[in-house]
Amino acid sequence: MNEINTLEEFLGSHFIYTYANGWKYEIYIKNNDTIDYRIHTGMVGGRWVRDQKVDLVCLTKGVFKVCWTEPTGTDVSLDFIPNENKLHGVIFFPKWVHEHPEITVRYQNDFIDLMEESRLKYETYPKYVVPEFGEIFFKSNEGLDNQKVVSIAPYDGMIDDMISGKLKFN
Ligand code: FER
Repeated sequence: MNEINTLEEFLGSHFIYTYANGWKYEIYIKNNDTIDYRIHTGMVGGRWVRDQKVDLVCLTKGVFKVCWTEPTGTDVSLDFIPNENKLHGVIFFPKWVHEHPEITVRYQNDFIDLMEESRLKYETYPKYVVPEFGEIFFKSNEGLDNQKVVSIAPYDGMIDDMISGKLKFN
């Protein structure tokens, strides 16, 4: 795959990666302020989200920061170095997500009210902070505003189906 050096080249990126703690995540950089994602394994494995607004910048050639705050109150900051198949992520979970992860494991877009009710109902502090390096093991570019990349829930074997090309996005 071609090098990704500029913001323009980063947009449309579709990455699947494994954090050092074993958690597997998938992100699609939909446009310059929007991502879609699926969480395949880990504390909130099964959770998936479309059209999350983010702040996205190129820090220097080939290095990209993506950060945002979720309706759950979880904050996320990711630094991608795609040419080295590497990232570093920090996830700041409110206490309640750590204690009741199952509430967030769903297609969040259909449950925004539940997320907002839960973040008021349960405790926020102390936060559970997860800083981890990760390794990107799948990279493609699916263009801008592609609605097909993240359009179904994660399932067992889905990553293999994406890598083999059995699951296609156009
Ligand atoms: C990631 C780490 C965390 C990521 C998303 C999250 C798409 C979201 C976490 C949450 O809201 O529970 O690398 O990539």
